[in-house]
Amino acid sequence: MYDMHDTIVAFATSNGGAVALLRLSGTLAYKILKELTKKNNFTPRRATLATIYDGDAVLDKVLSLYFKAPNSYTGEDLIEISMHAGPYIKSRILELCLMLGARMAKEGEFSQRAFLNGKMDLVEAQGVLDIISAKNKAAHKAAVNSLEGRLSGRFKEIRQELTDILSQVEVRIDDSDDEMQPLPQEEVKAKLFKVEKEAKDLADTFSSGRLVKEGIKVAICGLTNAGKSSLLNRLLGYNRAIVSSNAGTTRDTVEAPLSLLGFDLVLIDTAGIRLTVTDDAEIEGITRSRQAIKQADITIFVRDLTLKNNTEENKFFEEVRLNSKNLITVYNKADAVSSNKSTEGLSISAKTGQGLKELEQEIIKILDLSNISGQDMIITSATHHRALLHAACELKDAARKLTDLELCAEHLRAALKYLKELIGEVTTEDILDNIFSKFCVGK
Ligand SMILES: Nc1nc2c(ncn2[C@@H]2O[C@H](COP(=O)(O)OP(=O)(O)OP(=O)(O)O)[C@@H](O)[C@H]2O)c(=O)[nH]1
Ligand SMILES: [Mg+2]
Repeated sequence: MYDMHDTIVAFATSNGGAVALLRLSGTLAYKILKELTKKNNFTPRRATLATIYDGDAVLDKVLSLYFKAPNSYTGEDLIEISMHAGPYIKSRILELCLMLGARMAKEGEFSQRAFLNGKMDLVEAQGVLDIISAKNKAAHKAAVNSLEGRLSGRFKEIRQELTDILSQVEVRIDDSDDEMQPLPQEEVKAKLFKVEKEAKDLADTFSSGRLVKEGIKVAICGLTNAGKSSLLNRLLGYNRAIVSSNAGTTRDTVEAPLSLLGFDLVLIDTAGIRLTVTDDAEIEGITRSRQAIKQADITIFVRDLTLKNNTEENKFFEEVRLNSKNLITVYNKADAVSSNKSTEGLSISAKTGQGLKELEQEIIKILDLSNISGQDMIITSATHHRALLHAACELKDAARKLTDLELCAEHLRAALKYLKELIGEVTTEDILDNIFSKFCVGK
C-alpha cells in the first residue's frame, strides 16, 4: 500500500522564479536538515537562516522552517527550505536529501499523508486541489468552503442523521424478545424524507458547481453574415475571429475565454447556417455549430436587421429555440437601418458597440437567476455528485421498505457507505489514488 515510513522530498515550487521551496516530510526530515546545515538546534515553527553545506563547501544560504510532528501539514516532522532558485543549487540540495535517506515524493503524497494522518478529510483534500485550480471568484469560494471543512461538515451532519435512523432500525432487528416499542414508522419516514432531500438538494448544486469550475459556455449562432464573428470580437475587445463580407467565412467553431463580473465564460463563435451549402468543410462547420448550440449553457442568436422577415432565419431560430438551455436574441446591424425600425429584442451593432452593455447585462441576468454566486454551498466534484445521488436513491428505497426492517437497514447501510466514502471514512486505494494523483508533486 502506501509506504508511510519513508521520508519524502520534493519541490513545492515549479521552475523559474527567485526562490524555490523544498519540502521534506517523515521521520528522517529533521535529521536531514541538521546534517545539511551542520546545525543542531532549530526551534519549531521559527524561520531560521542557515547555510547548506555540500561536504565542507558552502552550497547556499537558505531560510528553513521546522514543523515538529504532529503539528504540521502532513502530521509528520516537516521541513521547508527556501533556497535560491538556481538550477545547480536546486538539483544538488535535492540530491543531498536523497543521499541522506529521503526518496522522491509522488504526486499529492504530502496531502495524502495529511489525510492518512487525520489532518484533513477527503473533501478538504479535494478543496486543496480546487483552490489551486480555481480560475474565478465563485470557484475559489466553493473551494474555500471545501477546504475549511464546511462542506464535509454538511456531509457529516447528513451521515449522523442517517446513523441515528439506522441504529433505531437495527436495534429492533436484534430485539428477539420484543421488548422494544415498534418503529415509529411515520416519524422515521419523515426523517428519511428530510435526509433524502438534503442529499438531493446538495447534489443539485452540482450543475452550477460545474459552471463555476469549468466556465459557462456561450455559443453565438445565426445565419451566415449576421455578424457573429464581429460580435465575438466586440465582446472580447480584440479581433479573435476573421470577419468578412463573404457569407460562410467562419467554418470551425472559434472559442475564446471572457471574464464577466467574476464569471468565467467561454465564448464560442460558430459557422453561420444557410440552406444551400455544397462545400464539405462548410457542411461539417454547420454540424459543429449545431453541436455547440446543444452543448452551450447560453445561446446568443444573432439576427440580421438588414434582412427583413427572412424565412430561413425564422426557421433556424425555431430550431435553436428548441435546442438551447438559455436563449438571448439580438438584432444586429442596428447602425445600418433607420432608427424607427421596431424589434421585439435587443438591438445591437457589432460595428459601433451599440447595445453591447445591455447584452452583457442579459447574460449576467441569466447567470444570477441560476444563482451561482448566491448559493452558500455548492459541490463541484462529479464524485461527490454521484455519491449524493446514490445515497438519496438508497434513502428513498429505505423509506419504502419500512415494514421490512432487514431490507430497510440494508438500504440505509448502503446510503451510509456512500457518505462515508465521500468523507473518506471508508476508502479504497482506487479512490485515494484517483484524488491524490491529480495533485502536483510537492503538494
Ligand atoms: N453595418 C454593420 N455591419 C456589420 C455589423 N456586424 C457585422 N457587419 C458586417 O457583416 C459582414 C459579416 O460579418 P461577420 O462578423 O463576418 O459575420 P458572421 O456572422 O461571422 O458570418 P459567417 O462567419 O460567414 O457566418 C461583415 O462585412 C461585417 O463588417 C454591424 O453591426 N453593422
Ligand atoms: Mg463568422
